[in-house]
Amino acid sequence: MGSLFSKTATPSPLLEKPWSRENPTDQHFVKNYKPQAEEQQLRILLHGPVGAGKSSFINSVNSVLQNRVCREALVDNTSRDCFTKKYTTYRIQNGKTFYPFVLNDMMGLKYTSRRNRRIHVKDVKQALKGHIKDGYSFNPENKLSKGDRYYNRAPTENNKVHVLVCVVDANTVSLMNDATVEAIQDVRDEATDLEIPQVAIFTKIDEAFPEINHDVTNVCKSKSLQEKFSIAVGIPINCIFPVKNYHSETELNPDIDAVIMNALRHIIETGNDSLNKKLRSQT
Ligand SMILES: Nc1nc2c(ncn2[C@@H]2O[C@H](COP(=O)(O)OP(=O)(O)OP(=O)(O)O)[C@@H](O)[C@H]2O)c(=O)[nH]1
Ligand SMILES: [Mg+2]
Repeated sequence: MGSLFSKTATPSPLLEKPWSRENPTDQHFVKNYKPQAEEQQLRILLHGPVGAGKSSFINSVNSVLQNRVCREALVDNTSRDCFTKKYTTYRIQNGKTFYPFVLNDMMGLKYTSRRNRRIHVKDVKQALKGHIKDGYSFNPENKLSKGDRYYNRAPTENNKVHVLVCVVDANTVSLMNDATVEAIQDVRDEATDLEIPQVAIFTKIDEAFPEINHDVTNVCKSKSLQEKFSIAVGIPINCIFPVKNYHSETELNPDIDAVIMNALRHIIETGNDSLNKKLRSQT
């Protein structure tokens, strides 16, 4: 099957405008974010191809907010098979309590057949609606059934997903096959039906754009790459954020913190807008 993006379209080094070295308002926003309703939590679901950096993004967010490099979500350095198998909610400690947003990790997209793809999309739909309980192991051969012990029959607003984040490796975005692009579109269609907003993050910009020379704030977004992805899956270009995760570092780096917090701020703002809209429509 042909690739949707031209393989010769190498990522342009054009880094349009350098990011400000550090934007303390992003981190301030994230640390002080509070949903409008008491007890409400904002649920962020990460999905995307295998090995894109979903679990690493969760660790990166945790690291910035804990002020030390954290490795709670397990990451694999060798296998290219789906490493994360279980549906897991990550809460981030804030002193003696937790931040009012949670991140959900799930199995990555990897298809051997059209049937597997449909099963995966159905499982994501159940997750979006809050029907999947933590600990559920995704099975590419079977979707979650209503009789399963991990099926939540009566999800509360806190169990439902408020923003869907598509995580894509910036190195391989040009090489994504049609099946993967279609699966991302299918998941996106399900989220749109449920009025759940979507954003995307492009990970591994350190590898995709070596010219940034370890200064990830110098990044710059390869507009052409983002535009192609935006057109392919329909996520607006201003909802696509480049990121470099903590993946090999043992110490924090303010530049990496800055890109992680910038992406997270936009993710939270997007989810919060939809949460507020929902609450308004219920009153
Ligand atoms: N250079 C670089 N490597 C990264 C980055 N983010 C993740 N990685 C590496 O990419 C590999 C896959 O990362 P994971 O976080 O396990 O990816 P995943 O999407 O959770 O993968 P699955 O659970 O298999 O779907 C690991 O070797 C990470 O160390 C990044 O921003 N830059
Ligand atoms: Mg993972």
